[in-house]
Amino acid sequence: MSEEPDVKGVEPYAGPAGGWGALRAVALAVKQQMGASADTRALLQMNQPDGFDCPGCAWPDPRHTSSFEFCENGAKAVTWEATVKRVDPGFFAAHSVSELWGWSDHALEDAGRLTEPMRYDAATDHYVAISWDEAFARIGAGLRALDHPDRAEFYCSGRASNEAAFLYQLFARAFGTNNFPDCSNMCHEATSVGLPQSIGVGKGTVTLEDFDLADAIFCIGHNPGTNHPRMLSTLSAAARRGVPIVVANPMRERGLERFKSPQHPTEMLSTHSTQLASAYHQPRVGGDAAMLTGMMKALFEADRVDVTGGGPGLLDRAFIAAHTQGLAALQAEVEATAWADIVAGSGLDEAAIRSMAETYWRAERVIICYGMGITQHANGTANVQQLANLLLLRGNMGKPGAGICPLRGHSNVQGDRTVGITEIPTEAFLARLDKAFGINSPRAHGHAAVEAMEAMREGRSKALIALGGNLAIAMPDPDVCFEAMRGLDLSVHILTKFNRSCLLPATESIVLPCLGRTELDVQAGGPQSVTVEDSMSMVHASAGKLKPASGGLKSEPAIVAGMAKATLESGIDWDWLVADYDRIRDGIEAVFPDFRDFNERIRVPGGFRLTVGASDRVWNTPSGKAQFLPHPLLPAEAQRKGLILTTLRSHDQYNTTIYGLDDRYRGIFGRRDILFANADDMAELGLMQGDKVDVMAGPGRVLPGLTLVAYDIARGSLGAYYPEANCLVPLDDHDRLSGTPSYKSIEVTLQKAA
Ligand SMILES: Nc1nc2c(c(=O)[nH]1)N[C@H]1C(S)=C(S)[C@@H](COP(=O)(O)OP(=O)(O)OC[C@H]3O[C@@H](n4cnc5c(=O)[nH]c(N)nc54)[C@H](O)[C@@H]3O)O[C@H]1N2
Ligand SMILES: Nc1nc2c(c(=O)[nH]1)N[C@H]1C(S)=C(S)[C@@H](COP(=O)(O)OP(=O)(O)OC[C@H]3O[C@@H](n4cnc5c(=O)[nH]c(N)nc54)[C@H](O)[C@@H]3O)O[C@H]1N2
Ligand SMILES: [Mo]
Repeated sequence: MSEEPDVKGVEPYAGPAGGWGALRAVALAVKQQMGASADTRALLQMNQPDGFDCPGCAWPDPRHTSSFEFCENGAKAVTWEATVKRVDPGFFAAHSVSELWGWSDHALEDAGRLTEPMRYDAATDHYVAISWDEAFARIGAGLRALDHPDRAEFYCSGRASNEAAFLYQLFARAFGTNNFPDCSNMCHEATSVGLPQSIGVGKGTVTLEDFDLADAIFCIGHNPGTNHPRMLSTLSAAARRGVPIVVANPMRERGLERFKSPQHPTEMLSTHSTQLASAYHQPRVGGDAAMLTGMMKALFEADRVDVTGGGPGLLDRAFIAAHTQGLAALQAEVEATAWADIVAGSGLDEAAIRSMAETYWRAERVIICYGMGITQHANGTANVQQLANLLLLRGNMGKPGAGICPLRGHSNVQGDRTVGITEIPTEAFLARLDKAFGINSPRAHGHAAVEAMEAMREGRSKALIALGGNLAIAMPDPDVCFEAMRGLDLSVHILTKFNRSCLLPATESIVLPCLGRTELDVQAGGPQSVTVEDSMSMVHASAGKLKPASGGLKSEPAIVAGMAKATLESGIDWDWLVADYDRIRDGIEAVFPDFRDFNERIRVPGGFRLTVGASDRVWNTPSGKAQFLPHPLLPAEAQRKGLILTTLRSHDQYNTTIYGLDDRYRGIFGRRDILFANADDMAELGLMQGDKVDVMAGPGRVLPGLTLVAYDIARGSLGAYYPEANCLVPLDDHDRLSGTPSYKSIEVTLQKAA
């Protein structure tokens, strides 16, 4: 990269992940958001037994009872929420909606915390303050005016607690719809759809303790240094034990290569850092299906050689016989796939794939971790099921130290699904919900995120209630989403911070400010705690301690209750439920047997783990067995030509929330208008680092004026930041099985910008 021309804001980063850079970044975030006299005690209450759950990622904590575990991006999430900046009625008087539209996403959220309920006034083009009572009355009137409950969409982002989400789905179902688009639909839906068919549960099977017992770990398509920074402590402990960590990622990510732990005084004070990946493979973007097929092919070949030589073979035959179905079909499919297609489709050479397979079969206990690099493709569900196939071949499911580990996104995205945020509820669940609350839930399936946006676009849905999130920006195809949302009769956004989705006024648009995770939540029955479920199915309590950003805020459960009361005659005593969240938890327990003794068990520090059948080799599939599910390598996957763009999170962002403009580990500072490309590809196209290019993905789909940066990324692959690149993704380009948008495999061409 040294021969590449200098470009402003591009400076390759030589250090490890973590280290002093992480501490400096936190100090800066504290100063910028909380001011010089910051009360940083909040940071020390994060993930403590009597403190609050980090509003960042869903990576678990060591029993949630440990000493403070430093996490740069967790700290940024907290300072962003605990900021001293405010957007109050004066702010909205000073800035019209049209003016705010011109602000960047960073500037919009950086303006601060919402303080009062606001309503859009079309006559002046300003948001104006209204009382909570008026806000609820208007929402109730708007919902009742719809000619059918299915004309409303109830979006849920993954920050909502179990209590808020449970009450929210109860409200929507009592109202009469199963329309629950949620952020999972854009994230791990391929997991939620794929794993139940394979192993009978749509969640990961491992716990944190399994990482202490694993003897090989695979990290495929995720970037923990940025998105799950506390995972680096787990990975470095494994690396220090000599456990091979095999990475498959088109891009070199520093957080998978080297880590200097801020927890480790000796490491911090020395030049030493821990090497993480023992092998770093760079398949092309979208090359995982071919790579995984290749690993299985190599395994079957080596197994045959071993058996022919009189050995026991490399497959776990006892496990396969007792616990699985469908091996023959998988094996036939894999063996019929030619190495030439595997190599062309993956962008890896045969030797590299064979070495990955060998590390896999030499280990007795293997964990595969994966993220959006696997799920956000047209074949996301197939990818997830291929991971399960690979693990099942050697019995790496449901035994200590082995299993599958989807890295979930939002801190409670998994819990929200567990407590009923789903557009495809089971009859058993609805029957229990109806019995517990005396309602008649609708049976017809509802809309997931893409379907919801299509329904809004076509005028079939006329109201959107959003519990958190920034739907219009998170979804593909902003032009379509913006128009769809502007055409609504009613839009309601329940948020901590104002964002662009609020700048798409419907006939009636209301923004309701809520308490964040860090803040003290006092209801009629006294101070409350909520619960969340992490990526490893651990449920624990979270209690904010900070003084709320404004006296005008309500908690999410209280807001849901207020909307429900103003909308429905349901016979449910919403005020009674919200006065003491123990009562909501009793309701959750009444509907979900797995939450037995809920209130007692969350009072134990560290909480409890929900049952995950596959962790105990109980397969809740129709056959009662784990299923091998073959997926042929499609011609399009085997013969990828041209350039494929993937979309990335920077180190200074939380989804659509842009904390700042740096991406330190990738060597980008103060800008986001970057296109990462392979130097050989650039040379072939006659382009150089620093050139400005337009990225085109079909007629009318252009992301103009990105600056090219030569990066260590697989041939044929490009990377650009999310959400800026969402204009390149058509709304209907998604995995047909799960609806997950193909954010990570966009076919593009480049043209030098004028
Ligand atoms: N600080 C911070 N934490 C977060 C978030 C955040 O935005 N900021 N977001 C949260 C949420 S909602 C989620 S879902 C998770 C997301 O966490 P991740 O799953 O880590 O998500 P991404 O950053 O989108 O990208 C993942 C990685 O996939 C690689 N990749 C891209 N395409 C491919 C491919 O085709 N194959 C393979 N093998 N790899 C590929 C990229 O190079 C990148 O390293 O993080 C959560 N935690
Ligand atoms: N191109 C591309 N697009 C993607 C992705 C990608 O990798 N590439 N990733 C997808 C993924 S994995 C996801 S999960 C989605 C994210 O989609 P969303 O979950 O919809 O988006 P966020 O950016 O997480 O939401 C940010 C907003 O949440 C609000 N908020 C923060 N804390 C709270 C709280 O405690 N309560 C409430 N009520 N509101 C709060 C703030 O006001 C903030 O503006 O984006 C998806 N879009
Ligand atoms: Mo996500």
